Amino acid sequence: KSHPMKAAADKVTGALRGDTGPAEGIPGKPGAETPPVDEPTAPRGPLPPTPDQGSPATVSPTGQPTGADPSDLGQAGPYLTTAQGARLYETDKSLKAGARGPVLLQDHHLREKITHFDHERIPERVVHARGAAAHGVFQGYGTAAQVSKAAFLAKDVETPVFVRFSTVLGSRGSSDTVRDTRGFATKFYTAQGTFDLVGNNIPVFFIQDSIKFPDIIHAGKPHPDREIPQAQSAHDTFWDFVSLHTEATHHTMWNMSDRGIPRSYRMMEGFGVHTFRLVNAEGQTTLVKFHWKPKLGVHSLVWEEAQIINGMDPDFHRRDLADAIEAGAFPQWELGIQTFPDNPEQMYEGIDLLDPTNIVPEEIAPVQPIGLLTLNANPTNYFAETEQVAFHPGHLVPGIDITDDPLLAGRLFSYLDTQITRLAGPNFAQIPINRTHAPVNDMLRDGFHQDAVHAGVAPYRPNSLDGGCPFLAGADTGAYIEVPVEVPAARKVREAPATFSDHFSQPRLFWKSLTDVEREHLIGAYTFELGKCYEQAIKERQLKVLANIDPQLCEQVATGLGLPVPEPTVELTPVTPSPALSQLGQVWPPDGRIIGIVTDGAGDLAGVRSVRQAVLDAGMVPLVIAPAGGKLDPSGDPITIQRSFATARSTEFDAILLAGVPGPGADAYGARDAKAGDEAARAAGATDPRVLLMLSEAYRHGKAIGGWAGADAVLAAAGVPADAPGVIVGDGGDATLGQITELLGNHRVWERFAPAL
Ligand code: HDE
Repeated sequence: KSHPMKAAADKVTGALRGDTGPAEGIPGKPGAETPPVDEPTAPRGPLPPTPDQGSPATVSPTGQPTGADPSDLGQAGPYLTTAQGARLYETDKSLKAGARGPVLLQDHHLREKITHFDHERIPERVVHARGAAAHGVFQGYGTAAQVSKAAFLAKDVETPVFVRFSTVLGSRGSSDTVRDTRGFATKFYTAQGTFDLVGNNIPVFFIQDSIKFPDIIHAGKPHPDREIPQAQSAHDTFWDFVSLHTEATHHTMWNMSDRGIPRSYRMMEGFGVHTFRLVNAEGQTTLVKFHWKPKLGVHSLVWEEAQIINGMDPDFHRRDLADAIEAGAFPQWELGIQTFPDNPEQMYEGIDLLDPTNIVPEEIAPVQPIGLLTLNANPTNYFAETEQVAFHPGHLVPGIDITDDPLLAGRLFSYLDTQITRLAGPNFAQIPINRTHAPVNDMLRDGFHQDAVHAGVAPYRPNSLDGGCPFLAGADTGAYIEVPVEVPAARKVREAPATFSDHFSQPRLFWKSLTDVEREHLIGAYTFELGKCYEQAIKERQLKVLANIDPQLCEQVATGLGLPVPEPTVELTPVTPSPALSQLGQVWPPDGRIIGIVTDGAGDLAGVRSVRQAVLDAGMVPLVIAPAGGKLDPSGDPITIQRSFATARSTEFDAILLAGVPGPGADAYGARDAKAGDEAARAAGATDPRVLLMLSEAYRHGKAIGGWAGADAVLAAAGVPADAPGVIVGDGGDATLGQITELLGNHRVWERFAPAL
């Protein structure tokens, strides 16, 4: 059968053999005639994948009605078989010499089953081990056309994507809501090859040169002797390193701010961190920084809440993402770029663009939207997709190139290298989730886990035996061609440029740009983390770092630690605040926010019903909370109870509505909750203590609280003043909800946090 590229290849091999005259037709040679791009790149072997790598739309990970094709399900046929396809008659009992006798070594099924199980785990990622991911689509706006020729950025082009969010320090089984940087890695399966934007939710990094990566990670990971603490920076080795290594100050400050504890993956920004170089169709270049802007706004937890969730629901972010997607509330981000002229200095307004500890304030370089990301499908299998996905900042497409940021340089080496251990060999690009959607025609062969059955005898170039050599593409046939940037004449040195040595003015800029509430949180975080260190010298050294940022910050943390306030050792140069760095001050849509509706299960069911509907109509998620599970009004118009008093905790909700919970003095318990231990409380006519805890926490964490029908008394019992900001006691569900929705636009009732500043 004639191979699609054979005709074109014949021409080339003929030319190489010299039997059709001179080789002027060889593409890739100067002056060559360029063939259409698809001809020489016809796929071979089992690549590319099935039309889309998205999960089958019919499969629901949480058991929703699927109507799935049997081939999409785990059990694809009527009979259980071995891996070799032999049907099994028994899988629960080993082969033995008699029912009470020894197990026989000849039991192949036993050995195959256990051996496979023994090898089910692969090494976790050395960093970013804990993560959650989703499939989606990216749609270009076309606004980047002037600066980049990348085809996927063109107007209305839709590109499938897979996005993995992660924490950095913790192990695979660690908790989601720890204080840490979050990874935000996106794989764009573009028609020109895969582009990976492997970013974080913090726009700067701890180090300026990749050679220091093992140092910062060894310092941040648990102590090598006891392997504690897990997934956090509140310990001596971390603070030892960052206090000695002051280029980490800016990133550390972001970690100590509310950015270190996001409310949801859906509500965080993402950043490419490094400066990249875009190139347009005319070959002109522009330096850019990439930003992801969440449609739901940038929101965070408060520290106490984050700590409670660590125990109550360690999978909080993972669950939140999967639930939202399953509910059809697809999270969205706009991709934006800040653009800078590609001048030889690679500086902008005095800011060194090659220093990854710098941001460029949005006020002086606005973020211009270039496309929309929508996550619309959960993975079908966590291991196959989320665990095996392999990102790499070197996966680039024509139109996007790198700069000489020395942090990026090491990454371009590291990501390929790490997959060889993690995914056991060099063929991980053949794992379905990692397969490009562009045709592949490489000459890579063999190796562990080779899935392709390559035909032919000549995986080398040039060749004349295997249909000829594939053409080399040119710029007009979609080749990836590195921008031929000038490399200045230089000496070989292990040095950083002088512009890399200011470690304090950008942290000062960040501090000065925050509101009082955010500063208060930041002070609290430093005080907590340093308070967890054993070594006095480390605390004192870090206070000296803070003194070089801002005297007020330093003084407050020193007071919390009970230590003297050191003097600054650098000049505290003034900075112009950047309001865009603050998370407060903007109003966001309440879409997808979670409203807990608390009821005693007997009282105002009409109220529960109507407010539940109103929450849904407002695009939010109602969760009905009652003393026990099951349904309210089971024989009439049943309402499903999603949380019982035993399973509900305030941390799951963005706002709480009291839809009829009797206060002290009334019979607070429905008959269905007649637990023996509660008799005394019932006799005293008290409100369930779990409801009171829910309310007092929600109040302390700045959440909106609404209620009617006796809510005053319950609030009073919980210590919540009925006239406090963000507490709404009305006489009807809808009006109350309207006010709550408005409050959610600001995320929290910030007035309740009374900053001491
Ligand atoms: Fe990574 N990083 N990194 N990193 N990184 C990895 O690659 C590395 C850095 C980031 O969901 C590893 O596949 C070095 C900056 C994310 O699978 C590894 C340096 C940024 C993820 C690696 C950095 C990131 C990783 C571990 C210093 C933000 C998770 C497993 C030069 C711009 C991707 C793996 C996922 C993962 C190396 C610094 C983001 C070891 C050497 C800066 C989001 O290759």
